[in-house]
Amino acid sequence: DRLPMRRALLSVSDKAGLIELGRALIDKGVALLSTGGSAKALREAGLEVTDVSDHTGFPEILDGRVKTLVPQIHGGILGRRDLESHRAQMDAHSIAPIDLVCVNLYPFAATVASGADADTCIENIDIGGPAMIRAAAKNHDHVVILTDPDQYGAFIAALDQGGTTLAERQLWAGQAYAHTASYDAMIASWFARQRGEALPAVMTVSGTRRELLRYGENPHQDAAFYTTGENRFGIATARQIQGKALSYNNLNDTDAAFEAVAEFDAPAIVIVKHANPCGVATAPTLVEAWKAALRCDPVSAFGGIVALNRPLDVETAEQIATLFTEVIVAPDASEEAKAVLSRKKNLRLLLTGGVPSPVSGGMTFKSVAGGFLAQERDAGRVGPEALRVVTKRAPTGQEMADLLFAFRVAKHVKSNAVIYVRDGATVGIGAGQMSRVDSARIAARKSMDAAEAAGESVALTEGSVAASDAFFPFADGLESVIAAGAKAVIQPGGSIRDQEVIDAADAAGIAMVFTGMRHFRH
Ligand code: 93A
Repeated sequence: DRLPMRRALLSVSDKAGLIELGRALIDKGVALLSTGGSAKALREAGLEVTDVSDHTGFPEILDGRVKTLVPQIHGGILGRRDLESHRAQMDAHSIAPIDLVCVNLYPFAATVASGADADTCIENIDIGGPAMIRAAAKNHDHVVILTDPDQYGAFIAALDQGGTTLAERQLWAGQAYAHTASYDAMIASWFARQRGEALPAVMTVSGTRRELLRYGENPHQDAAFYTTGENRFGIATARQIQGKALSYNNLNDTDAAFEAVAEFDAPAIVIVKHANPCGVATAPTLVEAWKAALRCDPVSAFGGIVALNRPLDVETAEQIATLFTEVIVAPDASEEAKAVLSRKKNLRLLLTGGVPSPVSGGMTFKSVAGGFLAQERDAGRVGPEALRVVTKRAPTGQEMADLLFAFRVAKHVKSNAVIYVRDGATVGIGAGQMSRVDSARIAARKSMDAAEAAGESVALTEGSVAASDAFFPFADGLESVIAAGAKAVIQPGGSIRDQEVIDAADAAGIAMVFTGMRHFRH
């Protein structure tokens, strides 16, 4: 079923690989048709090519808006070679069959990204290209469609074997429709943005499969990683320097860890297990931050994901390497640090090239039966100016710094979240409980365990500050926090029982501040 080739139409904005493809076709005796810029590039390489306008007898008009939108081209692509009636009509209208269409589209996304004005963006909406792509893909029984320079090598190899197979043409046809679909999705979201709509009436989310994963959350679930092309430092654009392939859960946890560590300006470490931080610290140096983060919950940190907001240095690498760690993610790493980690063959090292802005916009999605929920990324953060002291006692300077740190951590812990902090490091994290009281107690108990393991007699929560991701609906949650030894508390406030909670704080002589902002994370 290998397909014979007589005539090919090449019309590409991205000229990568064009000359090699053209030469391979000419070597096999295939005639080339091409549009303005593509024809020029082929000719300059010494290849013989016919302009589409000469082939059709119709000039390119309207500043190139109409180049290939003519029956000679679309008839040549869409005519069925297996139907006598189609062949007769093509003959009657002097329409020559076109057996290969190689098209990639006007660079709409790059034009938008360059900051071009609206008219220029609109001029870069390709009409003729998608029409040819969709036509050739529809007629893939008889026509080859190529939309990506990455496909040229396989196509040339097939030519050498005597032609493409139906299976190859089906593969490229499917990829062609995915290509035009994602192109139109980009244009649709640009129009929505022009109208100031963050959430348009129809939302098309499009991603390119970066890799098939071994499995999903569990071994009986198939899974893949798709990237959207969003320009943000993170796992989608990170380089993996060493280690085994990342699993679905690794990717999810690594993302959580890196998004969390990006919150902090000072050198910071976040250790994540099951998408929740189990140790977060900032310190003058990374190695100090590592030690402080690890002290929070050394049991859970085993087999965790470690994220850094600074290039990994050799001293910190040596320390992390003493513990079994699944993934380290950092903006960069020194050569010495890489050398240290290279001894740990399975450890994955990911370098992102930078740290994402925690306050930049963007959308997040969650699937539900029959649909998905879309919302703006939680880019909220409270500074000192937003805090309202509600107790008789105001926090001290150190308490204030720790409160703000704790609330930033709370944003990245699954609700209900209660976090205890001392000197820029978490000393207890309670995550994902159905009751806030339980989160407060679990965090304190874990802190007690960590202290015992370290041979210390007092829980690290004694003299700490605490954060709650949402308000305390009753005084009992706050009372648990006070019982754990916290001396200052940060929480959104806004409960109808706020006064009860404030009275409990005053009775215990602790300081409490309200943020007015909640950080649920479900
Ligand atoms: O302006 S168009 O929408 N009208 C057309 O008829 C047409 N035909 C091809 N854009 C059209 N193209 C596009 O031109 C192709 O999709 C390709 O991206 C580009 C190639 O132009 P050139 O060969 O002049 O660089």
